[in-house]
Amino acid sequence: MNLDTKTALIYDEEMTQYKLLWVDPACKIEVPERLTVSYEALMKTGLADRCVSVPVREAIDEDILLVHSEDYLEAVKQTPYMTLEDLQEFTLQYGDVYFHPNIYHCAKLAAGATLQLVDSVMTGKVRNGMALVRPPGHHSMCSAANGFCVFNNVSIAAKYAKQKYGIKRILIVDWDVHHGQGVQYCFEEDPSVLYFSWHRYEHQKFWPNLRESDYDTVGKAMGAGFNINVPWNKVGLENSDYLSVFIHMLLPVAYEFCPELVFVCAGFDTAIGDPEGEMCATPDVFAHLTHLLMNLANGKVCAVLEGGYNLKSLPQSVCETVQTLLGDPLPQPANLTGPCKSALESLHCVRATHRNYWSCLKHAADLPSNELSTKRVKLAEDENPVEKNEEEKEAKEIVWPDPLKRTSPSVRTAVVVPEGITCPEGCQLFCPSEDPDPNLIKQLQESLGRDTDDLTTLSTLIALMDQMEKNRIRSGLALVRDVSMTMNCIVQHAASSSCNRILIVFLGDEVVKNITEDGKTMLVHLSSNSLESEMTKYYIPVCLKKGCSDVSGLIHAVLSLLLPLGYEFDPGLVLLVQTPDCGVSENTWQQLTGLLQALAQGHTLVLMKESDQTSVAPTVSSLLGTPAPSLGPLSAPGSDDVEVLERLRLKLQRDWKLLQTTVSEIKCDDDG
Ligand code: Q9C
Ligand code: ZN
Repeated sequence: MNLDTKTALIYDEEMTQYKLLWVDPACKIEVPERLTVSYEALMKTGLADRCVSVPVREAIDEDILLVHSEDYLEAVKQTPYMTLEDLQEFTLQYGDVYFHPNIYHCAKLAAGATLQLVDSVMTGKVRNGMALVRPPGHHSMCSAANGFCVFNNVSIAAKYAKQKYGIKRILIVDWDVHHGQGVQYCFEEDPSVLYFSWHRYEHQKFWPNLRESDYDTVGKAMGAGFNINVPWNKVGLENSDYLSVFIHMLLPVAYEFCPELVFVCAGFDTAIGDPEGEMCATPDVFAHLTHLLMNLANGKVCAVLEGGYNLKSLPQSVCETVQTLLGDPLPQPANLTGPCKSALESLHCVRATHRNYWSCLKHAADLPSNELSTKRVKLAEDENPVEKNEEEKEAKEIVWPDPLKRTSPSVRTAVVVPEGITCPEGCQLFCPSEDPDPNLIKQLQESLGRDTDDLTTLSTLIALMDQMEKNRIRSGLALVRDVSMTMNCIVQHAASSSCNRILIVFLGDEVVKNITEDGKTMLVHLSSNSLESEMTKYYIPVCLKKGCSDVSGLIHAVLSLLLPLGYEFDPGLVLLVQTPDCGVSENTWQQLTGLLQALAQGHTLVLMKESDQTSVAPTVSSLLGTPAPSLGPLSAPGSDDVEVLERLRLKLQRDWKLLQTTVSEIKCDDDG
């Protein structure tokens, strides 16, 4: 197999060879088993064997000095020779960290492993990868260890990537539940590194209790706008909360920024059961977070372990992440019912703050008028937090269902093409295994008339959908004579049978019959027709000024409307349709195709007109899992488009909670 489609896994057992040697309640959760259970889970599930195993190396002084001071490095270098007492005393000058005679060695390996990952990805040896490391890195600062971290693995790697490969734009996504203040400090004046972190904050009540972890710290000087903090002020957050912030904050900014390389500070203390995070997101959410990043930077995603202290949700979450990097179908996202009020408040504040820096957020609402309430004024409220004692915490054991197996159908992409057209490479030409059901033919004949070519194609397509529903085929592409007619027939058939919910995404100006009032079909129609008066809960006509030909407008529509609607609707099949005149650029189409595979376990069926043969190769490439090419840094979406999208979003958010971006649904008419 081609190496450039592969996933690196970097791990070395040596990094389990240090531990806490004295009593310290703050540090007792950071145990060697974190790594062993994670790696064992990857072995047991067969995921490790599917990765390219890349050896670790020791980071050298030159690497470490990219971020840390000479004095600090020299001090850490002494720790292997210290007595237990000396180590304990050395530790005391830092916060929430411990030293061990072997931790310096492990810290060099953790940083070196991250550099090996960068080299593997940047040289094209692999497409993406994950480094399983200890000690973690994102809290460590220029001259200080902190929060179990000795060297700042990801910061060192980002500087290294800039220096060695001349990378101009790096995105760091820190989904750990703690604020990676070390990363923030390292890049706060650097506009070439966009740092995004969400973190448990509780109005500064939660560790590391920093004023500068709040949403209004945006970076300094040239770096203003390139530091994004999303403070969580409540625990117990769920999948919807995380996905909302990804969709409505991180992704629009990330697409506008257009990174050449993406790092993930992949801490899994954001997962359910974690004693530090106390959040309720399930491990499968990390599959989605990972997937949503995989079409940035031509797929160059480097995930590096940070926190994660529940020895059950940690390995599950690691597996979900690695399996997604490998390209397996995504799990159906579970009960996405929209973000909670507190998470919305955070989202609202971050968007309001960053609209000064990112044109995709220009239209974001003002800060809430009671904005102060999101800050420390609220401290009074929980002045005397009831200290839960340890037994109480442990007694209330949190349980959740095991993540479902994600099985890849044996056929990735099947195609239905007219005779005489060759099957694109990597696909299977779809031939129905059984003759069509005579009742079906009769039904189709009644709705169609007699064109036998169309009849054959349609019954073939219905057989293909059936195979997708049975999970024997992942995705499909069909070239047809009449795109709209085919779509209508498919939907009619689906409505009258026991098919799953279908999400139709239609690009083009052809008028589409409104076919969707049974709740089983949702149609998002992206065109330059103004059909807004016909909008319903399930028929969403999006009128863009230049139709689908304007990249920013279309991407904005996809992120602000289509993706949240799609997630909440939770279809079993996505029907992605383009007409020849729709004007969508090849790269934008590939981004759309790539992103939509987050839904319906990757069951995407693309319909195109048979004359549209130049679109076949790029479409197939995306369906086969090749990352979409970058779109280049995006310009501001047109104000007409923004207005339309905002109006639709506000109208629809009553029915679809994932569309919300502000705390209050009350909308003033003079907005915008
Ligand atoms: N309960 C990482 O996740 N202890 N570091 C906080 C408050 C520090 C976490 C104590 C937690 C450090 C990489
Ligand atoms: Zn953490």
